[in-house]
Amino acid sequence: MRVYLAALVALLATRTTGAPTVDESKDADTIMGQLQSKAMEALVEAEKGTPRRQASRCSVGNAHIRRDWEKLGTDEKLDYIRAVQCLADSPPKLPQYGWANKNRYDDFVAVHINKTTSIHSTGNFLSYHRFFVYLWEKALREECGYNGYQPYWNWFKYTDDLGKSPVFDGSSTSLGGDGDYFPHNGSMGGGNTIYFPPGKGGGCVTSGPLNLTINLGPITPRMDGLSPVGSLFEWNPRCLRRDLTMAASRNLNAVNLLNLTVGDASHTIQLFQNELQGARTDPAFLGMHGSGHFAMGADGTDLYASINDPAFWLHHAMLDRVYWAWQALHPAEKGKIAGGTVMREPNSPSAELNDLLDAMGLDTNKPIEDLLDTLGGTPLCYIYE
Ligand SMILES: *[C@@H]1O[C@H](CO)[C@@H](O)[C@H](O)[C@H]1NC(C)=O
Ligand SMILES: *[C@@H]1O[C@H](CO)[C@@H](O)[C@H](O)[C@H]1NC(C)=O
Ligand SMILES: *[C@@H]1O[C@H](CO)[C@@H](O)[C@H](O)[C@H]1NC(C)=O
Ligand SMILES: *[C@@H]1O[C@H](CO)[C@@H](O)[C@H](O)[C@H]1NC(C)=O
Ligand SMILES: [Cu+2]
Repeated sequence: MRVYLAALVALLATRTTGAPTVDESKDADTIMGQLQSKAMEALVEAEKGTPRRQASRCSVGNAHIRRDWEKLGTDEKLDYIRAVQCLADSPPKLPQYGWANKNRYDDFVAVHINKTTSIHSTGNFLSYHRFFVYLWEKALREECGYNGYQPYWNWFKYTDDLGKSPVFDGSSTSLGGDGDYFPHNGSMGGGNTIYFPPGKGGGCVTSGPLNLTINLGPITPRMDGLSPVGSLFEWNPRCLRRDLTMAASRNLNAVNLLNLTVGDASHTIQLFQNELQGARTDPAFLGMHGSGHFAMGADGTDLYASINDPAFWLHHAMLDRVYWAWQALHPAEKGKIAGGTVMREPNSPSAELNDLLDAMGLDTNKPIEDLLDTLGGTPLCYIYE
């Protein structure tokens, strides 16, 4: 820990006027806040005298701002919740899945299921999910009149009691609470190498303002008592289930954050993305990506269809925030990608910057390189706060 903190101090000292201080007693949330500030300073600095930026209409000054769910006002939370329900209540638009995707939210689920083996543990994992969250945000705004931007689930708070998180507290301004109690024997992650004991839920989410019927999946659920359907696009209408799992949320900690952003795992895009995704050679490590999914539990543990849980979008926005901050702080690496094109097949053809990210009809496809700069204006123009 001390080694990382020394590295953090050194990193934070670059490009700054006053010497920034880091309190070693601070937690992951505070460290993330410091990284966030340094990322913003680096972006402002990079913008000065950059012709490309001046030509683009997007700048730090006019970029959209994605915020912590907890920091949204009540009206802003309710507006987001209303727009999510609106997508779930709107007719689907993608005809190719017409037998199972019953609403507009399902269109996103179906696309994620279709693309699963080419967007996870691949060189486009970060860019594809960034694209996907952007398309979701765009649909909320353009199709359901949402006025804000995609909020994120700040993992580093409430890790010891997710039920108190404003995302999961079951109140009228949450995305629903824990699932109802469902007796089961826990969940297995990391290719059956990590055991998570059962939490207090596992059943249907019955609290909170959303009333969702989910239609696709589960395909690869990792919770005991949750059975997969027989085929990828089977119609399986049911409730959304959760099992808030603190044994997973506690992995979202300062040691891992420091490793990712200033430690050994921060030096190259390959190390960073593998550490973030839990794609080390040792399967018994979930990374922040997998840990967030197992923290939601139940439907959230399903690699293919976890997107059914509306917390998926806030989880992936937070992942994108860590990626965004890392990019700003590692300018030599921020435009690079690394990895293959087929899930868990590192010897598959390498991902290339001009590979198209396939929106499958949700929008026009975009090359990976267009998604690497959140201020590039092609199409992205946002920062995190
Ligand atoms: C994804 O959709 C395409 C086009 O509809 C289809 O050809 C392909 O088989 C689907 N992939 C999977 C894994 O279902
Ligand atoms: C949980 O484990 C116990 C003991 O191994 C077993 O008796 C029980 O059937 C299991 N329950 C489920 C739902 O698998
Ligand atoms: C929830 O949705 C179902 C199916 O769409 C509907 O029948 C039910 O009335 C809704 N419940 C509430 C409380 O809105
Ligand atoms: C930091 O990341 C590297 C690269 O993935 C890994 O080998 C190492 O075990 C990590 N260190 C800690 C303390 O997690
Ligand atoms: Cu995914």
